Amino acid sequence: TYNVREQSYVVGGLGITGQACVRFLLQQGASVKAFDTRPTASSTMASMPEAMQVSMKGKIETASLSAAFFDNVDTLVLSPGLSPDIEQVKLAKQCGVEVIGDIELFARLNTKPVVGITGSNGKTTVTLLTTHLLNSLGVKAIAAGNVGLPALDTLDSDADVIVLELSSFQLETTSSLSLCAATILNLSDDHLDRHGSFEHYALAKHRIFDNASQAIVWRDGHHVAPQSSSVVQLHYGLGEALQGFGVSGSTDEQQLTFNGESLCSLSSIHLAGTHNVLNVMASLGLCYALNKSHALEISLEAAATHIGSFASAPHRCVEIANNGVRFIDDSKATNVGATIAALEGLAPVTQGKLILIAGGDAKGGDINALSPYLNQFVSHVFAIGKDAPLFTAAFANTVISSNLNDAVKSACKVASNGDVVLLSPACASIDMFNNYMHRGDVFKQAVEEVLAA
Ligand code: UMA
Ligand code: ADP
Repeated sequence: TYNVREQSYVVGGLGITGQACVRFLLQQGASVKAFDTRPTASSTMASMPEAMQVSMKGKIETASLSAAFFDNVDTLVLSPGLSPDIEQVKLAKQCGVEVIGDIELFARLNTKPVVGITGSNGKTTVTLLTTHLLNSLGVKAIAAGNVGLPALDTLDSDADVIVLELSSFQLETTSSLSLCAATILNLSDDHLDRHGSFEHYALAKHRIFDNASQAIVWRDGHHVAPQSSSVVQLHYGLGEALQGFGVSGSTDEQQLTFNGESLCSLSSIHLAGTHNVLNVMASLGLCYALNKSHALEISLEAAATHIGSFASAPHRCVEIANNGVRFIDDSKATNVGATIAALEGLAPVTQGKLILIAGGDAKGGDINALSPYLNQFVSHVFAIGKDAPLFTAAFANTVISSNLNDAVKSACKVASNGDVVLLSPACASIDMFNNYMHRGDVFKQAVEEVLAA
């Protein structure tokens, strides 16, 4: 067994993950040092709990590292926001130090059943929905990983099951995770600035199936099925299907089916857009797989009755105001795939014009891929941020706004009753905001100001 106490660690990065690692390793009595490369490292450290600041005094490096820093160190636990290609990691490897992430550390110590969720879009929705379904059925589940709660913080919880959201960054540094069920929801361009190419990004995502027992696979998805035949596959999709999950029935009375039998009516799913029907199927699939491998008494019929009580997480296609014009906050759409899902989901339920506010840091993604959807569904684009010019190239009726407040004002000038003003940026927020939540909050405030004026 892996004995943490006997090891000496360096924690790379002191964000949410890094601080959770330091806390855990100190608790276990391991030797711990840390570094953080942020220009704002000192304010990051000031945000650490006082006890941690005391224990780590003199053990945190914020300048460049020397080889001596890694003397007698066994393991570098790298935060997901840091690329394994940075100088500090190269140096660690040269010094014979093993490089892992927090998920790998979790995997070496965890004894509970875990289901894992990755993909370009829908991870958080499926993670929270799966957790909601399990808890509603009396199976104590806890959502962790990229969704926000560091995985290490679940090790001493009393949960029966861990539902783990995994980013490509987390999977990149993980090798021993053994999932009872795993899914790659979908794969489209994201984080290409970090992974270099779609192939490398997809390879990182596929690590989720290493050692997995079962895979929940979108029948019509690209690159989402495991390569290895040792992983049992359960399929889902929007078409009719005699095996796995499917949809059948007439347009106004469609049913979600399992092995050809009706489970529930699609109208009982209160989440907007067909992409959310897929998310529901993936969540049901994970519950089903868990049941099969751990006999947790989860019935799909019972699980289906709890779908309607799931409330969508904030900033994901949520209506934030309606004065005849509907204002929709989809700030979490940080890549092209998510914005396409929002446009396809909203267009059929929009009576008037669909006005889009988008832009930010495209992270190397192909904004031109939005072009056909913008031309089909959207009347105006108000573009903001670093990569605003990419929208001008993708769509003729694009106006560049100097900031989000201006974009909201301009959008309101062209909007009338029945229209939708949608913030779905297709880009990351870091060039203008602290994070996507901050961007969504600024949007809401700007809308409230315009409506009050
Ligand atoms: N950073 C530095 N130097 C450092 C450490 C970090 O510059 O020494 C920068 C990173 O490049 C990054 C930021 O600081 O821009 C945060 O990095 P981090 O690794 O410290 O992040 P955490 O605060 O630990 O949060 C991470 C996830 N963030 C990232 O992977 C960037 C959170 O997902 C996750 O909720 C949290 O761990 C708990 O598991 C957020 C995210 O944006 C929501 N994830 C990306 C996504 O979903 O697309 C992958
Ligand atoms: P993630 O955690 O992968 O970023 P979220 O559930 O937070 O996923 O949703 C992120 C964005 O992607 C939101 O804009 C949401 O509307 C959109 N989205 C959710 N599920 C899907 C899906 N299955 N396919 C495409 N887009 C989706």
